[in-house]
Amino acid sequence: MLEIWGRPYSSNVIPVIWAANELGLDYTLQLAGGSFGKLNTDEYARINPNRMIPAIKDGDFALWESLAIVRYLSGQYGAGTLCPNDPQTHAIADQWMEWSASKAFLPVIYLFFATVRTRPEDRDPAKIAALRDEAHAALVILDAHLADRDYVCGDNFTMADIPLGCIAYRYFNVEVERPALPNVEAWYERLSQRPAYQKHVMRPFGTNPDEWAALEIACANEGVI
Ligand SMILES: N[C@@H](CCC(=O)N[C@@H](CS)C(=O)NCC(=O)O)C(=O)O
Repeated sequence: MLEIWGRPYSSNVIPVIWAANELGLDYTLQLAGGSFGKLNTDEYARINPNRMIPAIKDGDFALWESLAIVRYLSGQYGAGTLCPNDPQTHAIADQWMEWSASKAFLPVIYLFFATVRTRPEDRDPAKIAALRDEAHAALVILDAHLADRDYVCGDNFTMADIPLGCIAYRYFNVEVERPALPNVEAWYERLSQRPAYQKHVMRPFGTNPDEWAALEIACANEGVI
């Protein structure tokens, strides 16, 4: 059976778990990273020599880097659905997945760290506003792209929506004032109707780092994976 190594609240693991669930795959989540440890074992180094999460094992095949894993699972188990068959549509999916990593991920994750993962008394409003502006400036580009399409590649949900959908959930759910992004908001609302997104991406954050860690452990203990 497919093994996904990681923890259920990690920004880079969530896209992999969401993709596996969109594809209806049977998998086991091997809890690793953060308080679950295991990254420094020899067993894990054979799966991912970087000792980072996520990684997968699909039979004897091991793979790391979250977006490479989303692409692999989509190509192997979702040809024509998550993974577009048409080469140009596939290239557009790749383009936005690369863009998610190069332009959108970091400002949103730093915004997330500066809010949810910083104790309220230690938060820096100027830094939070600057990160919000940087994230918004990136998402304006996605907003223009989504003006005349329902999903990143057009009419259908594909692998390209997965990393960006994870970023969007973080962005829209941190405590900060946000300028409007009407097309991104409408697309986010469409994603929010998907059961796998609701279950694996739309998880509560808590309001501080302690709550965050406790939520992750509770989620793992309950097997909500
Ligand atoms: N570019 C890598 C980044 C992997 C990464 O930074 N993983 C973090 C978690 S989000 C990690 O392994 N941190 C150590 C830990 O969680 O214990 C990917 O997308 O897979």
